[in-house]
Amino acid sequence: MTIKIGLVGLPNVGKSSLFHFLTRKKEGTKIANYPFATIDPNHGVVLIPDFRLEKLGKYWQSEKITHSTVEIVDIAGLVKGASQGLGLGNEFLSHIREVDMIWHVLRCFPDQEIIHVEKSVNPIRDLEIIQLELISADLQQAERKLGKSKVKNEKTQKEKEICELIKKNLEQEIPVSQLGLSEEEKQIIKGYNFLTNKPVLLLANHGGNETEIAKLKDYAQQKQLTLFPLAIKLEKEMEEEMEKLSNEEKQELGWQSVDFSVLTGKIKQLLNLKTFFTVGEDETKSWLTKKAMNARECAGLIHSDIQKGFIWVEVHKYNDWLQFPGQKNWKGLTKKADYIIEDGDICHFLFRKKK
Ligand SMILES: Nc1nc2c(ncn2[C@@H]2O[C@H](COP(=O)(O)OP(=O)(O)O)[C@@H](O)[C@H]2O)c(=O)[nH]1
Ligand SMILES: [Mg+2]
Repeated sequence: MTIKIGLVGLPNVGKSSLFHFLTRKKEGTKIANYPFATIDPNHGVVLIPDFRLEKLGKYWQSEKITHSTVEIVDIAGLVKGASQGLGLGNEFLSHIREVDMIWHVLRCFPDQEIIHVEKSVNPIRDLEIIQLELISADLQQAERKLGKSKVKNEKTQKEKEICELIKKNLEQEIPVSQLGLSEEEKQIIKGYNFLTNKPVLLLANHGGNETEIAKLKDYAQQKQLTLFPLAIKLEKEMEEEMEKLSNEEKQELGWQSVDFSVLTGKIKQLLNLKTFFTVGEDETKSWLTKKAMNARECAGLIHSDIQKGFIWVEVHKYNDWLQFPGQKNWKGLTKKADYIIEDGDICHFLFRKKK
């Protein structure tokens, strides 16, 4: 299971600059406090660090401590009319459909040299353009589903009713995420992958432009959206300058690189991710679950053999373990395949090798 974040925005807002800035380290290099790395030109990884993992790894004297990751994808720019096929319209929209979370990259920097497709700097307008495209694409999706739907039983009746509700709201420009759908309703429409149902983070590329940031902050607060301001170009240039200095010189200047822990924390929170752990002398590792996943499904994240041959899982709760850390052989709780794994579970899977 790969969890994906998509960088979305108009052309020339700084998506690729952000992608390169974040993923400037190659995968496999030792990532100390830096949670990003590249996989290929458009795909990178973001580490979701967990302080509990370090503690567990130390206790088990693990050779390797592996933090869980999510993927970040640089999606090429959307333009007005994309939902009608303009630009590379539908192709881009289909890339967005595949991601679990959208980062709207918003241009707040002026710079006359860099063409703005909408001719002026106005990040709120830009965001609304993109959101309107996503709403239009979802509206088409809802209409398609309704066109095809045949009511055969209670389930298909319910499906039709939800689609009608979604369509009515999208027509009023209300995104699916704001409809307060029940868990059951969310399950029914899960396969439709509505674009406006995905968690959103606003990433303001501000280049030092405080006025736009202040306006965006108000807007984000009003709409209950999460905002992360970052002066991508300035930070990159600063970092390049700082690389020329010694540690003492850096300290003297009081320079600090961007603290990304807030951002990785937001990813976990907005995606409602849970973490479970596997421990051992070879490797101690954290794993992310996207939804309520049972023990058998979680075993499958590790290896399909463990899922297929699943017998049971022995679980230690991290908070309980903290109180008894000296007892390596301390017996945990034995849980069956349908047990829903909780955040902080330390899992030891027992399985039978199948031929
Ligand atoms: N002046 C200025 N230029 C920027 C900033 N961020 C990005 N750019 C420039 O804007 C242009 C477009 O950036 P890019 O990341 O390719 O945008 P994308 O189309 O959204 O991927 C490039 O020439 C960047 O160097 C910034 O904060 N200030
Ligand atoms: Mg780009």
